[in-house]
Amino acid sequence: MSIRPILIHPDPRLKKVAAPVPEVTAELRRLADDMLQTMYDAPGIGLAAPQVGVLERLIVMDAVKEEGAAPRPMALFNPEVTWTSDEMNVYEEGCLSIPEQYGEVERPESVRVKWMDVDGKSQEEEFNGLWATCVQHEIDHLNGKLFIDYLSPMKRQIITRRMQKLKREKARA
Ligand code: K1U
Ligand code: ZN
Repeated sequence: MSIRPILIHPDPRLKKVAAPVPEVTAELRRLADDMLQTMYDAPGIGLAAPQVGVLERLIVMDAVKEEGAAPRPMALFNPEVTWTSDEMNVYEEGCLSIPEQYGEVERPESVRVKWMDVDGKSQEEEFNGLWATCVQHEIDHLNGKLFIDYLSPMKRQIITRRMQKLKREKARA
């Protein structure tokens, strides 16, 4: 397993629609393991393959937040939302591709998601609360959408300029 570099916004690869995974190969299982290690190292609660420069439909997440609770690392290939609740929830989201910037995003409180697991088996589950927010944020990444796309054009521009500055500074260091 290895930690992969995370792309920082703005990057054209973060705006592309990722391709469906026809089958789970050994290479994709290794990518899922690397993404989980990268996510825990960051630290974060989710990560999508485009964030490590791979334009395929794979997300990982672990949104267990109770102190001392067992971790629940998940890898979801071709995740699809099959149902959304009418109740909405506002959460102040962050993104590992937009470090140290946060914004309130409103999304359905609960969602059902269908996906293919690492063994190629079809799975479906309802996610609530932080898990629901996280899985929707990650699926957005597969469709080239970032949480800042839900913010006002003014806030989006301010955050994008901060990230351009951060990237210039990193390139100089
Ligand atoms: O996709 C990503 O960029 C990961 C992102 C996921 C996410 C966060 C908040 C709401 C929705 C989705 C992160 O994990 S940002 C870091 C973060 O939220 C966190 C970090 C340490 C502990 C707890 C949370
Ligand atoms: Zn993100």
